Amino acid sequence: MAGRRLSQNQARRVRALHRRHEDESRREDAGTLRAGVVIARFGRQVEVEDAQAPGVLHRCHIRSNIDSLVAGDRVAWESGDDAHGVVVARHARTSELLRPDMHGTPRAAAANLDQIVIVIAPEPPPHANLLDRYLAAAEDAGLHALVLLNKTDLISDRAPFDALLAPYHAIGYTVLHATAHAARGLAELEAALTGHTTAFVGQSGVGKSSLIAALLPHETLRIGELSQAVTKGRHTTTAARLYHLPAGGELIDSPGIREFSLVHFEPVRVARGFVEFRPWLGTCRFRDCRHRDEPGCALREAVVRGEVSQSRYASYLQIIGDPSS
Ligand SMILES: Nc1nc2c(ncn2[C@@H]2O[C@H](COP(=O)(O)OP(=O)(O)O)[C@@H](O)[C@H]2O)c(=O)[nH]1
Ligand SMILES: [Mg+2]
Ligand SMILES: [Zn+2]
Repeated sequence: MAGRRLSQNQARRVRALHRRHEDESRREDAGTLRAGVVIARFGRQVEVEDAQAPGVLHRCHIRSNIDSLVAGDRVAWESGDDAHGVVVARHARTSELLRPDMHGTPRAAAANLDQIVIVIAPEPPPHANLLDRYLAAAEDAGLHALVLLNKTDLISDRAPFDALLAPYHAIGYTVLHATAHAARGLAELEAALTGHTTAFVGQSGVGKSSLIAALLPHETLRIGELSQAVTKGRHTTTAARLYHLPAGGELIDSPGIREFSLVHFEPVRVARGFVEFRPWLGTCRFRDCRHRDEPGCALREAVVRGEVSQSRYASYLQIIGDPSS
C-alpha cells in the first residue's frame, strides 16, 4: 500500500485510531486496563472473569472494533461508566471451535480450547457419520479429540456399541464410558480433562450438560432451562459457557456447539481430517485424486483390502458430497 494516499475520511479515522491506541496505552500504564477471560456471551454483552480475581465476574459491553467475542477469549477490559465494564481488546486465539451460522458461514463458538469430547449415548442413537464429522473437524482445527459413550446405565447389550466404537480405538482415539446419573466413569473423564480446555460436543440430549453438572456439582447449571430454551436462529440461547475444573483446566458447554462440523471444506482438507487416511494421501495415481472413482486410488484400494474402515470411507464420501454415497 506504499504511496497510496488516504482520503480525508480515512486519515481522520487513522488519527482517531492512533489517539485511541495512545489512550489505551496510557490507561494500561495507569493500571486501569485489566486482563480477563470471557465466561459467556449474552447478545451484545459478555461476562468477563477478572484474571486477578478468579471467580469474580463482570458484565461488559464490547468495544465496536472487536469483531467476535466468545467463551474462552482472553481480553483486556476496564470499568465502564455504568455498572458494566467494557472489553477494549481481544487477544489472538490459539484455536477456535467453529460452527455454521444461519447462512452456513463458519463462526467461532468458543476460543482457546485444546480438545473436544464427542459425547454419544444410546439415546438419542449415535450416527457414525456424525461422529466422523466431529472428528474430522477437530483434526482440522488442531484439537485433540476423545469419544465418550454416556448413559451406559441404559445399555443392556454392549455389543453394538463396542462394534461402533472399536474402529475409533483402533485408529488411536481414546474412548471413554460414563454415566452422568450414577456418576460412574467420571474419574477417568476428569483425568482426561485436567489441565485442558475442553468443549463437549454432540447431539442434543446425549447428556453433555448433565456430565458437566456431575463433574462440577457446585456450579449452578440450568440444564433443563438450557436444553428447552434452544430455538433455532436465536443466538442468545446458543451461547457457550466456560467452567473451571477444581483440579485445573476448563470446560465449555454450549447447546449450539452440537452443530460443530465441517462446512464446505475441500476434499483434500476433509481427507486429512481422517487420521488413518493420511498414510495413503499423496500416493494415488492422480495428484488431485478425490478418492471417489478415480483409477489407481490408493485409499480406495486400502478400503478394499480392509485396511481402512468402509464406514469411515463412506463418511468421507458423504462429507465431500459424493452423490453415490
Ligand atoms: N439414564 C441417563 N440419562 C441421562 C444421563 N445423562 C443425561 N441424561 C438425561 O438425558 C437428558 C439430556 O441431558 P442433557 O445433559 O440436557 O443433554 P445435552 O443436550 O447433551 O446437554 C436429560 O433428561 C438427562 O437427565 C445418563 O448418564 N443416564
Ligand atoms: Mg446441554
Ligand atoms: Zn485416491
